[in-house]
Amino acid sequence: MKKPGIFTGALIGALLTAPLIAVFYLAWKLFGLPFAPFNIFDWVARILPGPVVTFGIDSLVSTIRSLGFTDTAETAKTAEQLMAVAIFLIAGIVAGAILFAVLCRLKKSALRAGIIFGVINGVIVLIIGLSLARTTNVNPILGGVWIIAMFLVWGALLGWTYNRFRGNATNDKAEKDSVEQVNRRNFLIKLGGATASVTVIGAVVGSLVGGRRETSVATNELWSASNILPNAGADVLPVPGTRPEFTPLSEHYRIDINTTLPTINGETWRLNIGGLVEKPLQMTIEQIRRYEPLHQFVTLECISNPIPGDLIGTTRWTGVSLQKLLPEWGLKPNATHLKISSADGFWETAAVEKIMTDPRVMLCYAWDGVPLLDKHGFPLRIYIPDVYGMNQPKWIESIEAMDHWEPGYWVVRGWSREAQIDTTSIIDTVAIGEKFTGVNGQTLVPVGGIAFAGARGISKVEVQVDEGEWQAAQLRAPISEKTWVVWRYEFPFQQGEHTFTVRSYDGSGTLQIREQTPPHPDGATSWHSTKISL
Ligand SMILES: Nc1nc2c(c(=O)[nH]1)N[C@H]1C(S)=C(S)[C@@H](COP(=O)(O)O)O[C@H]1N2
Ligand SMILES: [Mo]
Repeated sequence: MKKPGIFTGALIGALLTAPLIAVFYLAWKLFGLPFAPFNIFDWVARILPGPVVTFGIDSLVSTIRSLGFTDTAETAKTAEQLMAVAIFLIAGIVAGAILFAVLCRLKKSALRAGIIFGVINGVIVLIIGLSLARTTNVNPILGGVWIIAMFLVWGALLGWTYNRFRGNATNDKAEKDSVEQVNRRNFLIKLGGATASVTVIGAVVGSLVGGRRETSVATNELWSASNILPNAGADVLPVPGTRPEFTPLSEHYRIDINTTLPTINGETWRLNIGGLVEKPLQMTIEQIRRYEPLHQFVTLECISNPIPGDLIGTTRWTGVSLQKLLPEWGLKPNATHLKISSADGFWETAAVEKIMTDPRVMLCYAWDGVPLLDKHGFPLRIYIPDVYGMNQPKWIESIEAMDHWEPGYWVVRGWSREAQIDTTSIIDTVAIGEKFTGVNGQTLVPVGGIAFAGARGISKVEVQVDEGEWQAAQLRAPISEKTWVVWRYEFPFQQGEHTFTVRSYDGSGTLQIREQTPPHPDGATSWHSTKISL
């Protein structure tokens, strides 16, 4: 009788790792216990060299876009989660193969060896989880015990299964072998049935109890539900098909470093202020909300946003100017920078001088009139005008005054240090269905889109059709000087295929960069073109 080898080990590894994932998932959804596959994935994403991660993100974004998904950010998150689970399963298969290969050569008890193997794996996974320096609601000791216990059971089952497979086949008579074959097959069927049941139950129940964490907001609570925008009377109207000028909260993109959100309890959360201050202090979210609020309409863009992309959105940010807070924190004279650290292990530095010269830099606690959604940084995030999102931490937990600058999470990984927003413009629609007859009897096709240059504003947008002259587009008065500008251009209709190209100038009159560059490291540039048959 042959001893079970690496192929059997791989098969059993798969059969036992699937329910392990399902039970982890269920306990994560029910009690917020650690979900090992996501921890491992996030850890891998953090230790990989910057260029590899960048390549991964770029490929993911372009794949998603080429497949035609409409919500890049959401789809990317789901893809990451699926990859995390797949990687964990593959690791489990490899682990099963390794264990069985070792057990073949070992005279010791397979059960005991399996338990030891499981615990070793559990400890590794535990350390990986702790190294992410994330804040969780669950007691870390409980989380640790849970991980070790789960892997112990998994290892024990691997060892026990190995024993079952080896059976008591000590003599090698042929009939005995065939009986063993049948026994093995029966056992395998039973094992498969049991593990499949646990996997399905865990996955189904886990997904049903979902939504516990995600705050959902009634639409009528939103500021935008009962207020008009400051530019409501603007006479240039968006061309139908242009993206919404004020992004519905439910459609705002979301980008962050982890497969899952940090869990923050607003009641126990504190903003910890330390470092080069006279005396470290803590603030509650209530204390921060008591200051006179500052409302700013802001367009936020991700540096990974391709041209034309949807990793950009506009809403109304509410918070308190850091110029109000800083004097009360007792910064020492040599403090030049603030290191802002988040619950998910993210951080960035902001210059004190920038804060003291720009009252718009603020700590923000509400979007569109409601407390920040979990995914957008509850309870506190920062707003810094004119820089990409990568410079603006969500889920802020601590602010440390320092006497030097330090590279932030993405800067360490090779992204732009300044992260200044590039001037960009996008054609959202060539609205052939909206064609109309102009004053001189000409048929006109409205073309529309957005242009954005951070807080520098947009002074001019121009459209070129085929190789024609550049024509000035009409600019709609923006919601604020920090938001994108909606533009429209009325194209004198000509049948046939045409290429439309757009370019814009920022507030200082500087023309948008024509050269095509990828998002990494400074943000994507190029003039956007689209070809269409009219
Ligand atoms: N704590 C934390 N803050 C973060 C990030 C993150 O991963 N963690 N991502 C940044 C990036 S890259 C962007 S583009 C914006 C996105 O904000 P949003 O998800 O609310 O749209 O958050 C920024 N702040
Ligand atoms: Mo970003």
